Amino acid sequence: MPGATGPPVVRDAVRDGMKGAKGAHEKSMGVRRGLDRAETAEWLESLEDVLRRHGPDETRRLLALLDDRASRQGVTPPFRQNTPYVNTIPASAEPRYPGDWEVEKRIKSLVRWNAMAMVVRANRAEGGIGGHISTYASAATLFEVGFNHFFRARDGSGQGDLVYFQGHASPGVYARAFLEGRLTEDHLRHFRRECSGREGLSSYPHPWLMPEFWEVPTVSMGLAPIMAIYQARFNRYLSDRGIKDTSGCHVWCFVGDGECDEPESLGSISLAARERLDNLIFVVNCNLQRLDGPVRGNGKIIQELEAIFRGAGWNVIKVIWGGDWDPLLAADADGALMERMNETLDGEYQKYSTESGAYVREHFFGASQELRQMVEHLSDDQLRRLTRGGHDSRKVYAAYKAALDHVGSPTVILAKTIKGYGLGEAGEGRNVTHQQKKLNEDELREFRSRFGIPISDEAVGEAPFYRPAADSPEMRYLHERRRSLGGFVPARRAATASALAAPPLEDFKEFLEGSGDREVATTMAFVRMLARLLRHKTLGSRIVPIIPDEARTFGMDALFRSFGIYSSLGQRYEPVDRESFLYYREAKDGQILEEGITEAGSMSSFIAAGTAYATHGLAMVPFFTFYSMFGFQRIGDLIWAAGDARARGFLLGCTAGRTTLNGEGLQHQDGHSHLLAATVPNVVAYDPAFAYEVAVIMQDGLRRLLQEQEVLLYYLTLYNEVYPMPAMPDGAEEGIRQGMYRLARRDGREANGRLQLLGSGPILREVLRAQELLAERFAVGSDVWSVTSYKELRRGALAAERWNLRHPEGPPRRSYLEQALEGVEGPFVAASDYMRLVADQIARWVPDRMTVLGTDGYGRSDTRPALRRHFEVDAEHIAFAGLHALVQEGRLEPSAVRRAARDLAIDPDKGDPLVA
Ligand SMILES: Cc1ncc(C[n+]2csc(CCOP(=O)(O)OP(=O)(O)O)c2C)c(N)n1
Ligand SMILES: [Mg+2]
Repeated sequence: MPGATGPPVVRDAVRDGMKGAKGAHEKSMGVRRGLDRAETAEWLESLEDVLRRHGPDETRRLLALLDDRASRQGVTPPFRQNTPYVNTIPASAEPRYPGDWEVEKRIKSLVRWNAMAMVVRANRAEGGIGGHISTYASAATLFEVGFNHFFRARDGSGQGDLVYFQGHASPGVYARAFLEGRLTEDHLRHFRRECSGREGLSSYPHPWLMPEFWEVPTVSMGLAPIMAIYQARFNRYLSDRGIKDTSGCHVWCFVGDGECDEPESLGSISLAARERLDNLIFVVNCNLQRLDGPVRGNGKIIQELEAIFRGAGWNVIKVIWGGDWDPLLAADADGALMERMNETLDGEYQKYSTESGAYVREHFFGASQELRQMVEHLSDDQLRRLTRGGHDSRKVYAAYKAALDHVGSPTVILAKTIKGYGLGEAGEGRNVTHQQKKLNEDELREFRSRFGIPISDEAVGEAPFYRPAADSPEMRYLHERRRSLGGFVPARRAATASALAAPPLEDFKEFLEGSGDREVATTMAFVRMLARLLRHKTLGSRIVPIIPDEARTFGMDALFRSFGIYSSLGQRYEPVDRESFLYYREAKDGQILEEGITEAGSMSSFIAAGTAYATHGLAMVPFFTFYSMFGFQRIGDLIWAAGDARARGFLLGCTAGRTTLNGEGLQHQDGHSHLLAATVPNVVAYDPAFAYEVAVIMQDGLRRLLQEQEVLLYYLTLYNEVYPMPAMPDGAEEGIRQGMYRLARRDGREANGRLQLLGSGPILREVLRAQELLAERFAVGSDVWSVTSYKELRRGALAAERWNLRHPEGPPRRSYLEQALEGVEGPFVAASDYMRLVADQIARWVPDRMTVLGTDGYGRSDTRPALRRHFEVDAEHIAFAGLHALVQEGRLEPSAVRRAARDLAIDPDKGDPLVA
């Protein structure tokens, strides 16, 4: 934001934002610079007359006309990013509240109590187990109005809402499910106790851990907002492509105000506006605090967010003041109260929430005589209790309804609340409130009394859970409300998606037969396979290609014309390359999600598509192709969230390899994504070298995801080095799937011993060349193995090892790796275009010495041969390492290695690439 040095108009606007609309507005109207009072009054009267007779829409039109006219005469219209610090919906425009407000309040109090009791009890039983009270305490009304009136469960027709709950408010969601009878006391007693033999409740929303309850993971700050945006867009995509009518599906996303500082939170809001996602509602819980302290002590988070969202084209609804402020605002004829509201800082508002009524009278209303008089009729207690809008069901209802009714853009509701609301001395509005998990007996009693929970003085110290009788008005009301909204929320229903048959391997025959002399890259082979899948009779429409502006890099532009790039607007211009065969074709029913330069957005689309089997009862298969460097490294947390969300699909790390992507240098060359992939439990990662390997892996992946309905993320690294693709050797299939198979034996001249050479990706070809070098120049025989997945090999080995550990008397299990290497002799040398740790994953189970070569160290630009020499993964270095291993085995003299170094042009004193 420009500071006080910006141009005058902007400067005014900044001050306007800080101090309030009125002063700056009057100034720009010129009141203080000449236009006399009477004349000004006439203008204002005319305006009010138009408003009275023609309503707000016509008034807005007139103002726009005036604005235009002034602009044309050279008058810069006043730029205002903010509206005054009051509710967007005036009291006069509020709808009637349709519910039984009193009963709802009692239900809300019970949820509050049980949520608090759950955390307090968990921490009494197990110090340090954690949990949060204060986030839900601030969000209770925001959630309850949704539960009672808005959140539609997904019914048989597939319509219904998806709600992203603020992760730290999970105790409130559990407590409500307890009242609803979906969770038992035993569940609540096992909050954050998931390993104690009983069904525990996960700390936060984790579909991985509670697959029938939580639908979306939200607790890593910032991911829920971006996921929600792309989810809402994906719902539109399904409708526009004619796959499913999602017109009755709304996406609600509850976000913390502190959370908005995460770049992912606000980074994609312009997409939501551009796509006119009026099926999306953000509710920002503006309790003015984050973990350590105020979000914007010296400013106003609500005004800041309003400006940002308005600027991005969202419908912004501010819910700042509760109903008890309405009479005061109505009496505020000359705007003194509004001015005071505008100028007060968040740090001061936070302080007021912790202080007495007398303090508020003195410091807030004490700013002027006029304001003091305004609240003379209110007691200190009444002043203290003046509510924030986010705690007033009627204000929240009005905002939600307006959001649902709004057409043409997404809505954000900025609701002002108090963190730790109701905790009193124990933490209401305090900087320490986020961490508060323990209440003493007095604090429990006070909480109980404040919210009228029918628990006796004797019992209150134990913080017992409380659920009224099934026939109580509260329970009857609660169930009736949920029934009318279609059932319970959240509830994850994955069983509805029926299995789809995967195409048989014969469908990929073209790739199994090899390319002859034609040189192709694995990326090109993959793109052809994808094109085939897209044309598949039953599966084709379920495939969702996702690309962050790299289609041309990966040779995927060929898909544009045939399958179209999804655009909700179709194509309203003639593309510059319309005459060419592969023109940039956008279409409303386009299948490709060309996301632009956002790996985070693309991954969010991947999650939406990959979880559609649960959210929409539709198995969709996302294929997200990206620069492998900008996958796990850049958006690893979203991939983690995809795993948690139980998403299914294919991640394709293209332009892979630290030496294979050669010219792009340090920040592009990926030599570690396989290491990162190893950290995500349900990722199955492959590093194939040949087209037939890619084909076998893809087919198997489709089978496991669609037919077997396993919950997995497939990760394949694909390369851009072209070479002739060989035909698949007989019997290789199983090994490709399991992680390794013997590709080439070189017997005969092996006077100096035998080696086992392991290779992956394009470096497998260096390994094959090394095999030749060893045989021809050094009389060393070898077997070459293609290792397609170190991760899978390790997974199998660990599983067998674990079983054997626990069953010492049974016949031991042997993993695929151990079976494959049974009786295999000779030292091993493994090489890949990835860091050495990738191959090191299996060292423990390899029956002989294993030397690992890899691309540790920062990348740089050069030719492939130069880079492979630099990282010491070329055929010469592989052969050299093999000879050295034979020396260690006593098969060769050290002098042979010295001679070999000369022969292979290896400089023993070359710098170490790890630190270069
Ligand atoms: C990516 C990430 N960073 C840090 C945290 C730790 N953390 C949990 S809650 C929290 C403060 C949240 O503040 P806010 O978003 O304002 O939510 P509130 O609890 O105030 O409603 C922080 C920093 C996290 N969960 N995720
Ligand atoms: Mg907050």
